Amino acid sequence: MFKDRESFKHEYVDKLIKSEGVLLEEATQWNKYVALVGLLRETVISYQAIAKKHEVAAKQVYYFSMEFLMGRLLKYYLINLGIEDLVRVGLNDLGIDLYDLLEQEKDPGLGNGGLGRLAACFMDSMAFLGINGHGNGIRYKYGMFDQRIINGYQHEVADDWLSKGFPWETRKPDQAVVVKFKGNVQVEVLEGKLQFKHENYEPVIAMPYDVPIMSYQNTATINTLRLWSAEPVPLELDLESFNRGEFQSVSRSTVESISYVLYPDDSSQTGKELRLKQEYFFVAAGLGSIVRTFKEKKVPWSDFTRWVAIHINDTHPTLCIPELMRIFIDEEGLAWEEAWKITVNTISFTNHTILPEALESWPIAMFRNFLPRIFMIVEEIERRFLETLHQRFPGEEKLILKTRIFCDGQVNMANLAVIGCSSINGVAALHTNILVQQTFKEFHRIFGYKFNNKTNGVNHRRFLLAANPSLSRLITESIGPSWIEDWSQLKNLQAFQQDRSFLKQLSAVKHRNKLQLIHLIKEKQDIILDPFSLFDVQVKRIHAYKRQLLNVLKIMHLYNLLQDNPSSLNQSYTFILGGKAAPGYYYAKTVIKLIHALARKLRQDPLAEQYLTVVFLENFNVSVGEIVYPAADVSEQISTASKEASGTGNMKFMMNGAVTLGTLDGANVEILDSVGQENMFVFGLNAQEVLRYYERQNYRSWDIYQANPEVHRVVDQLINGFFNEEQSEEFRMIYDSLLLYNDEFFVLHDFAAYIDAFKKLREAHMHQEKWNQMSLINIANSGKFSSDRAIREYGEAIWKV
Ligand code: NBY
Repeated sequence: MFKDRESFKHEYVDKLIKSEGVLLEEATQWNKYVALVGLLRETVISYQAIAKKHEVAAKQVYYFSMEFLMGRLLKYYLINLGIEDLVRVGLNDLGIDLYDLLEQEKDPGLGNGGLGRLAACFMDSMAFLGINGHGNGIRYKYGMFDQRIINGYQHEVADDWLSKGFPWETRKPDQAVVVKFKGNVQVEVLEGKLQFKHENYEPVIAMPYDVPIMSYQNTATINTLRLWSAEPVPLELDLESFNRGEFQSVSRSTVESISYVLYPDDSSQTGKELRLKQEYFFVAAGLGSIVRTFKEKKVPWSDFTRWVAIHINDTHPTLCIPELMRIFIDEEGLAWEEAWKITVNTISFTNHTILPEALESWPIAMFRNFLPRIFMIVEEIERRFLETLHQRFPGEEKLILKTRIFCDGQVNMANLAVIGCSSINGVAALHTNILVQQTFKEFHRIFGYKFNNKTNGVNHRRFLLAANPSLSRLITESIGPSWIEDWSQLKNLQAFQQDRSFLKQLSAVKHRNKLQLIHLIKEKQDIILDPFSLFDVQVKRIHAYKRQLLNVLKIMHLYNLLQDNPSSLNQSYTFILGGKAAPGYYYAKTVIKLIHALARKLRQDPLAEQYLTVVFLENFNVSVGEIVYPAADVSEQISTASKEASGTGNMKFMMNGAVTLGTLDGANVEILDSVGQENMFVFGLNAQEVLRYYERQNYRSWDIYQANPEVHRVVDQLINGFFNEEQSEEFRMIYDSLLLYNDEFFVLHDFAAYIDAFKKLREAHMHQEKWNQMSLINIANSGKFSSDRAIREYGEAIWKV
């Protein structure tokens, strides 16, 4: 790497000429950006070349995920390489502002939300901890749509992130894999063994694009994120087998559609053909390349599990199980029993949701048609599974019904995943308990030993060190820099609880970060916010169970208080909401419109304007998050208890010193454990109470509406012309969800407790010093929510690395 500023400048100008073909004076911002990325990429992959030598002797982890929400890489890699200042100053000498180049980078949005971002945090922590852990996913041509708000409504704009290219990636044509769809399977007996021959299939080339993954100052482990793109088979490549009728040609557009676009829904599965194709495509490509690498070792198949761990991020890559069986049996000639043992022991699985509408299943006919050989294997997996069940649990029909793979004409992917893996984990303690006691209760009786918890974590180097340089500096000045590499050191901040000067600085940092967010919002949305008001933030996907509606009703209630008594609020509040709604999710889109209607109503009222502001942050994504988390005073985590498996935004806010206002859901429970009652505002039904209501069906939202005049008032305001006299029916759907459809997510039930908790929070915020202490305690106890902690647990207990 560059020894000093001068050698950097020399290499940089040289790179501009050699790779972009331009002199510095002629170069566009894009040229300059690409040249800088090129230099860093070369540096990182040359470390990789050296590191590879050692890798041969280590177990490899492969993390299969349909989504990797990586965020921008340039700034982060400058920090990881320890050259941010050198490069900034060097570029400055050349008349280039590093900031302009950072702004050239698109935010690769290859994921929906928490699940995809978790995969990205895990990639970093694996590289940091020296685990040879590689990502395997899809190189979508179009990632998560860009959200535009027009007149308060969400519009979706295609995310053409590859239009100018992605300079971090390298195409690897020599490592392409052929994936086969459809066709038919001929069964023959050869030398007493069954042979399965796949014919008339439709071949697709899976083309890998590799992105090097390097974490903080660890040049000894450089991993790879391998993303697959679908391409048609060039006919001349294998004309003979085509002429023999072994495969069918498929149109270019049909093939390319496979890696065309990310499904933009984070909570319900559509059962669409294309999605099934995507799933098999990246599974078959990934496993094809893993097995090819393994074979170079020339060790027996029985050693496979010693060298390879495969992790599936939710059920989306569950086809790994039958596909690995297919490779072992059809291509490598292993017997079923041996193939099964290796497969189960190699694969582990994380569940991210208990929402029934998100559990994947495929119509049997579609599954059989697209994947005829895989279908046969899944049938055999079920046949053998049921055989052992009948022996172990004779006569237990319910147990069998709940654990079957084929049921009601569908292939149940979660059941296949549980049967075919060696470890199933939930993502927070509460979530894992619900999995064991409810969702997979029957499986827990059969495979109790497979179930375990791994509470999520987030990359504290991205969301604290890189996203919040002011706070990072303060932390390092106070406790030294070791927290960057050792999350447990953050605890030492507790010592500053009574240190007035520290607390003052902490509050100054928050103020500075608020100014940055204010700047962004001014630039993008032309709205000016008050940095002295309390910033109360809820950013996440828009979903009924996350209850953005509850937040809205709270703000409406504060407005009502103000109308009744103009001196009822003694400070000003800014409510910041943001997040995308799935394009087909009409309710969520109506909530976005409602937030805008409320924002407008407040803006138009001179009294309200002084105390209450609502802003909807357009197009929330990783890059916007990096500016929002550091600027928040309050973190809203208010999902209906039991519904949010873990949450990870809660952790990002906490490590940036926001105080949580939340329910006892997901990882909030563990945040409360860490910071204590005095440093968090908790309210509402707990998970047990929610589940009991569902079981007994004895919740009546109407009774609450009748009994509580404040609830009555805000609910009526949804439809009585309060927002818009001409269009008073606009929010009828939301009103109906609360009363006609009995408020599935207990918004009205939790309303009073929420208002009460917010009142306590308002009072606490009046005592500046006390508030700063709470903020400090949150930061000091956030270490355990680092993904380094989570990945260490995965590595030791699941992957055995
Ligand atoms: O995974 C989220 C959970 O809701 C959150 O509580 C948890 O913290 C996080 C990480 O464990 N789940 C999530 O983000 N899910 C998806 O994005 C998703 C995407 C696609 C589909 C389903 C869920 N799908 O069926 O296509």
